[in-house]
Amino acid sequence: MGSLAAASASAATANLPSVPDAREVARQVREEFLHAWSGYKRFAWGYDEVRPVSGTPKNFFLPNHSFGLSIIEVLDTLYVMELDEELSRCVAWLRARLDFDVDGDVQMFEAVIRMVAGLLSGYYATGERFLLSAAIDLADRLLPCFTKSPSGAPYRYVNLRSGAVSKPEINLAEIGSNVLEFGDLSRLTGDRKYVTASLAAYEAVIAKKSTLDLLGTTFDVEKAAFIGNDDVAPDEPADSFYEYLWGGWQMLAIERCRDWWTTLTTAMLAHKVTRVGGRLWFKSVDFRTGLPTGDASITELSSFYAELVAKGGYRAVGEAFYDSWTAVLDRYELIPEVIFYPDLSVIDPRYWMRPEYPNAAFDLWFLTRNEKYRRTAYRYFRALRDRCRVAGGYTVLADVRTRPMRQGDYFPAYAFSENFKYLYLMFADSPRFDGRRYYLNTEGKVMRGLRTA
Ligand code: DMJ
Repeated sequence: MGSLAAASASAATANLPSVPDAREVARQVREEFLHAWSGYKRFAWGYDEVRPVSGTPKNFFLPNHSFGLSIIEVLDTLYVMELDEELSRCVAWLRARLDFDVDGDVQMFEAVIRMVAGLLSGYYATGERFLLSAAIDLADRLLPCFTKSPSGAPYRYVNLRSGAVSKPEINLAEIGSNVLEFGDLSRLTGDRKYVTASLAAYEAVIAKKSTLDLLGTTFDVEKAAFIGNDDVAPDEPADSFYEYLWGGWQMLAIERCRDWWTTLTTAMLAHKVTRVGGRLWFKSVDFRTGLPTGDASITELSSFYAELVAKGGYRAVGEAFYDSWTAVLDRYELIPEVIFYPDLSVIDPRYWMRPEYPNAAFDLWFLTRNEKYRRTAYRYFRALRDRCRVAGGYTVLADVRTRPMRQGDYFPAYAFSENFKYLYLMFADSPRFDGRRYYLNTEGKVMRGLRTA
């Protein structure tokens, strides 16, 4: 793998523009973040999300109820950018309005990675105890997904008021993306019920791994069995299952997470890596036989894996995978949702303000300090500013192939937590962030590494 990775890396670094002074880039990123944030405040304050072109609000979890999701998602971004007045305004809204006693069915995975984690990182940033109490309250309302499951793998949905669970068919990412949040809650409360639930969920699915040490993608929590044989990892919807195994070891020192990570990653690299035209990709396979399945498509969401596999000890693989995605950026300026990796043609042309490529750049920068990652991240930032900026903030794109690129009318709340934060921290040398000992959850929440007074 070494020589392939080296050749691919040199191709990807050719002809990259140099980057202005790092502090100037950080200033520009902060300014653009504030532009996006001003659109939310103007058109959707107190709602979950904004549609910045029509100037209308949108809810995320429940059609007729808002949790102020963008306000929760933005807390630690405001903190690291030293936007303290904005942060105080958000904290005041949450103190007055946040309430999880709602008669509605909520998707457990999204509630954990966005809201439990957002409240925890907000608590770390501000020291406001009510944010911790709210995270505990929400986690307690989500726990029936785990405790009512016969297998230990969670149901997808729960009614926050009644605790009634539903939807027993669930994917790997939704099963296994909670040990960081629940592990932290067990540490903070002294109650092991949270981390115990996470580990039981892992155990339930990993017990069903194939003789090749591969996993399927969708699991029936009542039958304790995979549905179908497709293993799409590291693509969605398996992606952050693996991210959290590594995190469980790195952030929480859970040895079982390290052992599971090692076993599953060794198998993934043995059976799933494929090279096409000098680029490294991951193919879908039948988890029982290792034989290829699917249509050689891959989504932008998988690009995060470049940083994960590099952090996990396979740096050449991670760097080569990053270079593969940089080739897609070269061609389209922003990365479309789904491509056909043999020739990089577009399958789904939308750019949904996805953060995974800058996420990979961010972690690879702090891991390697190779300027290549700042140069490619800066190029991504310029494309974002050129193509997604509108008068009312920033918006997703309907088609990256058209000129001008056809815009949509939506700003996903995750972009308040992810894209701008990754870009800012790569350039800012923020006094509020420790680039040597940080850990972020899959939604970009700083779970470790905030510096406070
Ligand atoms: C985010 O909500 C998280 O990064 C999650 O892990 C998957 N993808 C979205 C953004 O693409």
